[in-house]
Amino acid sequence: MSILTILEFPDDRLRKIATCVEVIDAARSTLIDDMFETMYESNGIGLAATQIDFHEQIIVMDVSEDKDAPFCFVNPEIIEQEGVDVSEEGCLSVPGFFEKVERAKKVVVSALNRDGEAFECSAEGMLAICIQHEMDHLNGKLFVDYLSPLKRQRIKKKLEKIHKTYRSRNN
Ligand code: GNR
Ligand code: NI
Repeated sequence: MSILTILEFPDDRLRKIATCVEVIDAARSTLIDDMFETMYESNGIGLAATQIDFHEQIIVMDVSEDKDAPFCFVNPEIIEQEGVDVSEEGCLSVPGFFEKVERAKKVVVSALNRDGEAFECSAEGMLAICIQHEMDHLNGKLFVDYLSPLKRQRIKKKLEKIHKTYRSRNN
């Protein structure tokens, strides 16, 4: 298994639209394992393939306290949604920033699991927020897109500065 590099805002590759997975072959299965390892290592509750520069519809998630409830969603679709809720979100691709975002309160998602079997999942709370956040990634969208242009610009400048410093330290 290996830890994969997570792309960070404002990287253009985070804007790519993921395509449908046709078949979960050995390479994709390994990638799913690596995504779980990368997510757990980064202390994240979810990770979308887009974030590791693979542009197919794959999400891994574990919102449990004990980190013992891994879920993989392949080709996810929201088939029902209800209500609105605002909560503070963060993102492994926007490290260090947390802002309030509005999402549907409850969602029903249909997807394939990592064995290619179809399932439906009814979610609320953190699971519902995380699914919507991850599905946004697959569509090239980030939580900062819901903020005011001013806030988004501030976050962009701060991260660009950090990336620049980091690059020059490694030259
Ligand atoms: O680890 C994560 N925590 C989180 C907290 C609130 C709302 C969404 C998230 S998802 C994030 C991991 C991540 O960036 N997934 O794309
Ligand atoms: Ni994210």
